[in-house]
Amino acid sequence: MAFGRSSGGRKKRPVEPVTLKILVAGGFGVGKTTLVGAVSEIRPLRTEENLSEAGRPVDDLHGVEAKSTTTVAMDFGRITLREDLVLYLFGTPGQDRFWFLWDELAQGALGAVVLADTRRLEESFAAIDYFERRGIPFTVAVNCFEGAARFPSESVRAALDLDADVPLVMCDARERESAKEVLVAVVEHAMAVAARTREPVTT
Ligand SMILES: Nc1nc2c(ncn2[C@@H]2O[C@H](COP(=O)(O)OP(=O)(O)O)[C@@H](O)[C@H]2O)c(=O)[nH]1
Ligand SMILES: [Mg+2]
Repeated sequence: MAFGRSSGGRKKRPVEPVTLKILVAGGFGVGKTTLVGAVSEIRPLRTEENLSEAGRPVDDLHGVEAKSTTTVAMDFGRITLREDLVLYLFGTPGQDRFWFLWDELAQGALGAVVLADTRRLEESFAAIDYFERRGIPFTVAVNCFEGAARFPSESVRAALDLDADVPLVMCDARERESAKEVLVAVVEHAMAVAARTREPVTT
């Protein structure tokens, strides 16, 4: 048979991994660049710029530790979760003046993580609204900065007005394993949502 599968040889071929696109969103200074840098296997491609005089009136530095750079275009990284599953991470720009990039970035994304800092939850409202409106599955990850009060998930959920099916996890964006767990949660949730929407509606 011309196109027959030759048994044996097939198994040895390296698996062609599934690649998924995941967005890393959340407001200014919540830890997006940190998270992408912590997990990425490739040197993260970043476009950081010194916070300029021009940006000063709009970049609210209140409550953000020692932040002297800002991501102008995006953070980009890659992580192999399993030999057959590779994630490409795209950090969204945190400032409102770069909103025009979001629709481009969101093209083809399986899901998103919205990072949140409990001291400045409102920084992440816009990202949550954005994904809710577009129907892009997202998971909220509270980046537990030291010095920030710890709140029970239920209060964070209520403050962010999250739908019951949106997962909320705690993380330390600087820790590779922690950041990886967040990404696993994002993929699992997005896949569960995708499976649900594929099911025929029975009445
Ligand atoms: N203590 C602490 N600092 C963090 C954590 N994540 C990020 N940072 C710091 O917070 C600042 C903002 O993080 P960054 O990743 O640049 O935020 P972005 O604007 O969302 O990309 C940086 O100075 C980071 O070093 C964290 O989990 N704990
Ligand atoms: Mg950044």
